[in-house]
Amino acid sequence: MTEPIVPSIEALLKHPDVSKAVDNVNPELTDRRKNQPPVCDAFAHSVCCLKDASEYVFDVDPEAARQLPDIIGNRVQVVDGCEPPVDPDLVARYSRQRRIGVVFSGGPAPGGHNVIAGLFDAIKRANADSCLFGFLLGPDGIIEGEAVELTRETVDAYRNLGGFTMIRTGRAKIDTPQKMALSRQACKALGLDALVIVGGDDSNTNAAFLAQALFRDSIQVIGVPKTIDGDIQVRDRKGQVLCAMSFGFHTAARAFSENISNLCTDCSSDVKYWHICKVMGRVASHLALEVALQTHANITLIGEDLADYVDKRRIAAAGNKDGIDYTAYGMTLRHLSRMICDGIVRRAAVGKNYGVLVIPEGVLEFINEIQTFIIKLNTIIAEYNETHDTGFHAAFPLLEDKLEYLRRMGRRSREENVLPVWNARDDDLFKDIPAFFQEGLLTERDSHGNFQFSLVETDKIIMGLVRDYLDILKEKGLYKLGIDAGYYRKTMQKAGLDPDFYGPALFADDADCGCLLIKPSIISLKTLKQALVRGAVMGDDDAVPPAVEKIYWKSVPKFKTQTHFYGYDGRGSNPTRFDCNYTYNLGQTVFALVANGVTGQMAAIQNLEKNFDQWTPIGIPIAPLMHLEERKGRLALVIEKSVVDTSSVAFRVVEAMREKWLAAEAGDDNYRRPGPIRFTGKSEEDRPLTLVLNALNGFHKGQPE
Ligand code: FBP
Repeated sequence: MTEPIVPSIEALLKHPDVSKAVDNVNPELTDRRKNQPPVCDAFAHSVCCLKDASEYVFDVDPEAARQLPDIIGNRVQVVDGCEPPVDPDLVARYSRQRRIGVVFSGGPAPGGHNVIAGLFDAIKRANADSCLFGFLLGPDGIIEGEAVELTRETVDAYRNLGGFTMIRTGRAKIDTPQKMALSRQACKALGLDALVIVGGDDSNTNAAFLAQALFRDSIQVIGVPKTIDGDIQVRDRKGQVLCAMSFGFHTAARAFSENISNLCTDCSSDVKYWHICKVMGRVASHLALEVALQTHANITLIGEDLADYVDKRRIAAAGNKDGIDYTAYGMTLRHLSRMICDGIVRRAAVGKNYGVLVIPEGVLEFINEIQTFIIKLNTIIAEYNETHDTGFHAAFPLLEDKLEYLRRMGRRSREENVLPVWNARDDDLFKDIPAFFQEGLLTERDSHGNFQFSLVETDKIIMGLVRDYLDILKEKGLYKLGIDAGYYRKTMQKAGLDPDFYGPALFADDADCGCLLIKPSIISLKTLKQALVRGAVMGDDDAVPPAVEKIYWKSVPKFKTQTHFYGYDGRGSNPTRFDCNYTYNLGQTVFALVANGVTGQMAAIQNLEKNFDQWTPIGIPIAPLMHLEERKGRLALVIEKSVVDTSSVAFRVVEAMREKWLAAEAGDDNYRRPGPIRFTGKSEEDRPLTLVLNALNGFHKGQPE
């Protein structure tokens, strides 16, 4: 027999099937690049104008009016297509040659490239000689004047693709007079007419300050609402929705949901793990809420809901003594762990020793005791940085050094009898926290002074307490795995034992869940024997029958977990069709705002929850959205983050479905399978379920139902 000829690797790599297999370009990429998103009606016209929508009003913070005088008077503006014949002066103004700069700021969010694509297409359509420049690596690119011209070839390569890879991003903040001066210089050196900042609440705050600083230079600044966290949502004073959701939210939520739903399928197949899924959302729990709606995971924590918690038992107990228990308001970590245990124990009782728990990344922000530490430590770190040449983290690199500094503050408060930010009681409470969490609470703040929740092992903290409490419940005989009645009978009969004879000695008789629950008093082989003797089914000197022992061991739950973090993966996902269309139209909106000469506005699309033909491009004034908030230990003017409204329809639906999705009863779980993000075909989910539900305004709590 002749030996087969083994082709050389060089020859293999030239083979068309191998070249195709290792090519970076695959059919999904080609389809995405080719896709042309539809445009809102207004953009079907070659010229767009703006109409003031005076029905939208805001409560203006006097500090915002003081610091942003030239843009505080801005109104909400609706972008409208101009019907022909269009005034030639307007056409000339609209389509004059322009130079526009764009920057990504903060964490990536799917759809960012389409903001650029929409803007690029609108710019070139109005005037082929206009140019778009991309500042590199986030706001640092502006400060350092690092920009490239974005050509059609570059833009085409990224259409409908995820990430911010075209020009990358960064978290720098233009927050000092020097950085502001350098940015101004860079914009002027490039001869920019306008600067577009694609970012979250902090970056849009930055956009407002830049708009003010560049006002006299006639350089317009426009913001774009980006963040997977979904916490840029804008309503006016009357609650009218202007921006229902930032872009990137839908894609990230769908990507997380696909994975979490797969875990639901897996854990209900091998029935041995609880999957602990931390999902991003630095503060707000919007992503967790959407994941709950998409997957019907067994337990989903919503931070905002925990903050609203009131312990009625404590209130009543204090009331009986004519007192008020202030600690009854807000959830404690310990209480939270009890709540989770309750779900785990109830599922175990019906034989379900598995499940999926979703924890929002920012949940600790809503736990009173932790929030107090975060605020105090923010202040301490900021004060230290302001008064010392070396920053707090450089001066105290080790946890022990940091703790010693805090202890010194605590001692000083005791000795000098003063009340500084950190007192002896804080020190005592802080000692009770596990070291890894102490370290987490003391991590470096990001450039905006935000506590970096993604660096803290929130899940580990919560699950540590859950494990401890489950051990206590096990010891008390209250955490047991329910035994299927059929299985019990079969096992006993196979061993020649009468199930009905042993049953009353073994099982609690109040279990009404279709499962048999071993009596709470049976927590070991010794107590098992005692129960059987007490029940007169065997004598003191007899050995426990192996079949009964088997049943006992079956009833002892092992609490095994797998932890997962969903964040960066969803952030880097290719956008859903919803996000592709949304962002492309945001890009078009940006141009319409620029071409109409406005500054200090945020581009937005109204009616996102409705069909595409009702989407309305608008400009939202940024300055009136700003208010004073604690940042880096002092009050600063920022855009308020929008957190989950516990009276919203979406939250109330999830709240009402909690018991069903926990599925602590016989029968199947109630998981939902959203499937992967699909770009082609008809099955792609239209829009976030949160938006669809929250659009049912007439059913809003407090309003007539
Ligand atoms: P943005 O607000 O900048 O969009 O970022 C949000 C986020 O994705 C959070 O969900 C997460 O806590 C944080 O970024 C992580 O930040 P980093 O990329 O710096 O680790």
